[in-house]
Amino acid sequence: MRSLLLLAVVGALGSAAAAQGRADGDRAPLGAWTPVPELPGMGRAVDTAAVAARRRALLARLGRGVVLIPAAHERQLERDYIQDNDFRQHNTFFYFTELETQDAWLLLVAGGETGGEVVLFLPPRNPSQERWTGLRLGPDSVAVRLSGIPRVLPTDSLDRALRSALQRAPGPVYVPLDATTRDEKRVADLVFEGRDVRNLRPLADSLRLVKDADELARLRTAVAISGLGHLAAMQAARPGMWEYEIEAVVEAAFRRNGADRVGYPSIVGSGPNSTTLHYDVSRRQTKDGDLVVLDAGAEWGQYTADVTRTFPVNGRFTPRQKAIYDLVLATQRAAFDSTRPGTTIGELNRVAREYMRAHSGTLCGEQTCDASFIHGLSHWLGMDVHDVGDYSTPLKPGMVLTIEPGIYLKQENLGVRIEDDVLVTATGAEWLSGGAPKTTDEIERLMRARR
Ligand SMILES: [Mn+2]
Repeated sequence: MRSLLLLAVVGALGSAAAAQGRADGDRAPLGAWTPVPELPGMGRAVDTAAVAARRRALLARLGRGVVLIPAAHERQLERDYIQDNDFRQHNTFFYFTELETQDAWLLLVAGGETGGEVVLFLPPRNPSQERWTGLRLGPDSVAVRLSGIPRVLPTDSLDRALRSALQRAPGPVYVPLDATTRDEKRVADLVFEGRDVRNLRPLADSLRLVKDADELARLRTAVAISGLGHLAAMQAARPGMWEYEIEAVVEAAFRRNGADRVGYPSIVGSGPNSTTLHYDVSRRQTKDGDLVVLDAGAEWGQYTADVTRTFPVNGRFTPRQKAIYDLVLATQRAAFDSTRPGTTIGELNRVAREYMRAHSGTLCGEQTCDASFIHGLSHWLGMDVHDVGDYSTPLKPGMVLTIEPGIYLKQENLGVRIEDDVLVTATGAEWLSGGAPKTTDEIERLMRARR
């Protein structure tokens, strides 16, 4: 009865809302997938055609040279403080392989008649070690089949293969030079040998700007799961709840719906904390009359959502809160309406600020409200929550960005941020995270129906 009522109430709020009703029921969670038993980690299948196309695009852009990309390493409980998080693959390695396997390397050789060589190196399997770590992918025909890479060799042959590649294709060696390779002895050795080692990241990152169909499918799943988390938080919220309780509700809904982890530390800022942009300790008890800024996104299949909703903990906006909220919402709409191929994030930022300034009236006192919009409007979204890529790049279909205006009035303990994830299409843009209630009416209606 209760869940029927809930379904009836949220049914109008879109498919994500409808899915919430079945999260507790007998159907599969939104993030369900069919595991590949032979794959370590998540056991999620590789889109072999997609990753092959990404590797071809990289080799074509390089023309000539050798590329060497390490996977993330196996982690140790004692050394790595892994209570922070579970194993997560390096994004560059994942982008070109979609493999969640540890201690692997990818070697690419650009040029030549074939257009390029691709070799995957995997550590040999160790049955006694696998009693501790679980199954690992080894250098054998299973890895060839699952990765779609025809040449898979044991990692102890990497140095020989690398030398040979450098002889056949003299020229630069491209390696992702970032925190993930800082401690890689193999990379340091190349530098000390006097090789022409260059950073692969700017090129690899530029490829990541336009998402392919597989990436978009992953992002859509992450975003839909995130919408369910926000919905659950609004349904559970009531004055007197601690911020960490709201955080627990959001993150439980993420996990229950198949999320792998959070895409970033959840922000649950109530009352005064609603005006602190990246408040993430969640230790305050909410009070009647507070607004709650909830900025939380689920990660699924290595891709993350980034969604913010602001709601009154008691379920009713005051006229003052509603006025500020509606200005933020209208500003977001203005920026969305200007989102289309050819424009830039800088231009959207200008549109949003001008809209907010023009419609402030006396709402924010002496200054116009854009003076209290103290962060950027948008960032790229993908495997990183603030995804890689040049921010001056004109928008193209397939790019994904956030649109997140906010107004933060510290003296009133009143912060509002509304953040959605947006896909650039051929003619404009599409809201990806439209599932979570957003107008004050929708939010109040949903919260009135709380159990
Ligand atoms: Mn964001």
